[in-house]
Order: sequence, then C-alpha cells, then structure tokens
Amino acid sequence: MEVIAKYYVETDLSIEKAAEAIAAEQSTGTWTEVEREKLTSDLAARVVRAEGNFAYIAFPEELFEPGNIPQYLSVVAGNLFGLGDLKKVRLLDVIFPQTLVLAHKGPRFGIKEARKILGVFDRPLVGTIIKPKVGLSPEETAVVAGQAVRGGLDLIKDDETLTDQSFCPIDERVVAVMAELSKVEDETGKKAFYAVNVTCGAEEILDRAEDVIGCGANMVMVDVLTAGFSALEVLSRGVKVPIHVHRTMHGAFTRDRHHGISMVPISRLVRMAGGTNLHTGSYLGKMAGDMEENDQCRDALRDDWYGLRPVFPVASGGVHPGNVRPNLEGYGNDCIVQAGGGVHGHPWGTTGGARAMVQAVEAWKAGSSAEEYAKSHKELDAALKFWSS
Ligand code: CAP
Ligand code: MG
Repeated sequence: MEVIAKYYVETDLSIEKAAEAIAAEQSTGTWTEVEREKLTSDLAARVVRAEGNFAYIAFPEELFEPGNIPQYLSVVAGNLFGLGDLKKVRLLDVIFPQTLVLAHKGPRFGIKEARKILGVFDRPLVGTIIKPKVGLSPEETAVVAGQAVRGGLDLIKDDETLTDQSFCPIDERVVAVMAELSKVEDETGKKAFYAVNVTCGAEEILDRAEDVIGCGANMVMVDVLTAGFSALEVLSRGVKVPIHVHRTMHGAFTRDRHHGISMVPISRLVRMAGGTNLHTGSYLGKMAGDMEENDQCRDALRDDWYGLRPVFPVASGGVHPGNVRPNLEGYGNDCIVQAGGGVHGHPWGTTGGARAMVQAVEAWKAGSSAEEYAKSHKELDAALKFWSS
C-alpha cells in the first residue's frame, strides 16, 4: 500500500521535475546521486501525476512508522517546503492506507458519545470562550461560565492562551467553574462541558489532565499545533473525557492558498490522534478562511473512515448571533458553533448573548431567518440590532 500526498506547486522547473524533486527529497534521494541509493529503491516515492500546478506523490507505506504521527509529517510535510527549486508549495491532502489509520485509536469520545453525555441529540452544540481571554480570577471565571450556561450554552471553554498562570491557577479555576456548573444544573437541569486548557509540556500534559479531571473537569482542551499531535494522542489514550482541540498557530501555514499546509491533513491527523472537537474555521467570521476547505475538513472529520469515530467541526472566530446561519448551512447539525465576543459582548451581557446564540440556532433549525425569529425572541433581536449598527 502507499500514502498519497497532493501538493500545489509553483516552480520554474517543469511540474514533472518539481514532483520528482519532492518524491526524492521526502523518500530516498538528496540533491545529488548517491551510489548506495539503489539499495533503497523499494522505499523510493514515485510521482503518480504531475500537471498544471499539482503534484500527486505516492510514498511506500513501509516508509512510515505505524503510530508515529510526527514521523508521518516529517515525510509528507518536511524538507520539501525548503527546496530552492520550489517557489511555493502547499500540502493539500494526504490519503493514508487503512493500516496506518488504524495504528491510531481515534477519538474515545466522538460526536455520538459527547452528545450522550450532554443529552443533546438533534441540533448543533452552542459554546462560548470565556472572555476576556486572560486575567479573570478563578471565581470571576466561574461567574461568567455560570451566566453562559444559564443562557443555555452546551460548552464553555478556556481561551487558547489561558493555562495555569499565576492570576488563575488551573485547579482553583476548575473547582470554581465546575461547582458553578453543577449549581446551574441542579437549578435548571442544563448540562454543559467545561473544556479546560491543559496545554503544556509533553512530560507533564497527562498528569495535568488527570489532575483537572480529579478536580471535576468533564472535558479537556489542547492547542494541538503548539503542544503537538503526540500530546493530543497521549491525552486521548490516557484520559476518559472528550477532548476539545484548538488550532492556534495554524494561520502561520494554512492561510496562504499557495504555500504551507491545508487544514485538511491536519483534520485527518487530529481524528487519528483522538480529538472530539476541532476548530476548522467559520464560514463567516473574523478569521481568513476558504469555504471549500471548510467543507473538506468537515468531511474529513465526519465521513466514514475505517470505523474511527466522527469529530465535531467547530465554527468559531468572530461568530455572533447574526452570522450563525452561514456556519450551520456549511457544517450542518453535527457541529459546534461558538462565540466569545459574540456572547459576552451582547448588550444584555453574557446570559443575554448566550440566549441570542441559542435562538439563532433555533431559527436555523426551524428554517426561519434570524430576522424573522427575532421578532419573537428579544435577546436575538437585541443582538441583531447591536451588531448590525
Ligand atoms: C474566538 C477565539 C478563538 C478563535 C480561533 C479567539 O473568539 O477564542 O480562539 O475562534 O480561531 O481567541 O479569537 P471570538 P479559529 O469568538 O471572540 O472571535 O476558530 O478559526 O481557529
Ligand atoms: Mg481564542
């Protein structure tokens, strides 16, 4: 079997020569002929197709160490980006054979399992990011979380830069937030996840996750691109809670459509490594994105794939009740739509913003425009007026 990688390439060489250069550099070759290369020909990658600006390279499966995602990336997304003969090159997708996919357990908690915990089956999940993103005390964080769940939200998450800083020790934050969420559940029956950001060094991340779960956490979060895919996989194999995967730093290599790495292979690797939710970009928000790529990420996360559990795509970044609809039209029911400023910046505060987000999702489910639905839902009406001004 082979691993097939698809690249976009800009070069002054012929596309065939450029494809051959990628195949050689990423398998058995280098810049000049080496006598003993003949001994390794069974591991040589080959050019499957090269035309226009696209190159398809087939790598022998034996080149890959099963279970070693860092090594997979060193092959398909390694030195090639530095080859002088390539002016621009972008890794668009990677198709792994079943044996390599199943060298990974995938999500312990997929969409179905996460929904079962919440008791929410028939609509997108709605979440928020605690804002301000840093600086609140554990108690202040808990107040915001409680207000959000009272407004009907299913998921509260730490922001990507909040971990265990002196101003908000992680254990104290988890204890305070989970106590507040439990109080809200007792009063309202509403269950919610609190995704605690356990991002830290590889030697410590599992201990940190186990520690916060011991404090009552029902979900952990990891910044997969700064912590690493191995950190995610250690978590998914080690802890028995769903994992929210943030992609901060992705913009360094995903946003240039002609150079870097698409979110599509990242999505496949996050599913293999066991994430439950993955930020894959909003269809209309503040972050630069590509709708077609969002679709491809959605499908990579949710389509049948050798039995690996499906993963929630997360629409986030500049989302507010007035732009929920295009995100749900893109991702459909099995997604998470979340807003930070779009909840806490509501004129009536966090609970009002949460209710407005929930109402925007209800409007989509009912096939109604947000404007029409707002006529009978005051928090949504206030949000539309506030953010349209
Ligand atoms: C959103 C967010 C998320 C972005 C990341 C932020 O806040 O918390 O990190 O969603 O982008 O810090 O920007 P707002 P992406 O809702 O206030 O924008 O989801 O594209 O990875
Ligand atoms: Mg953030």
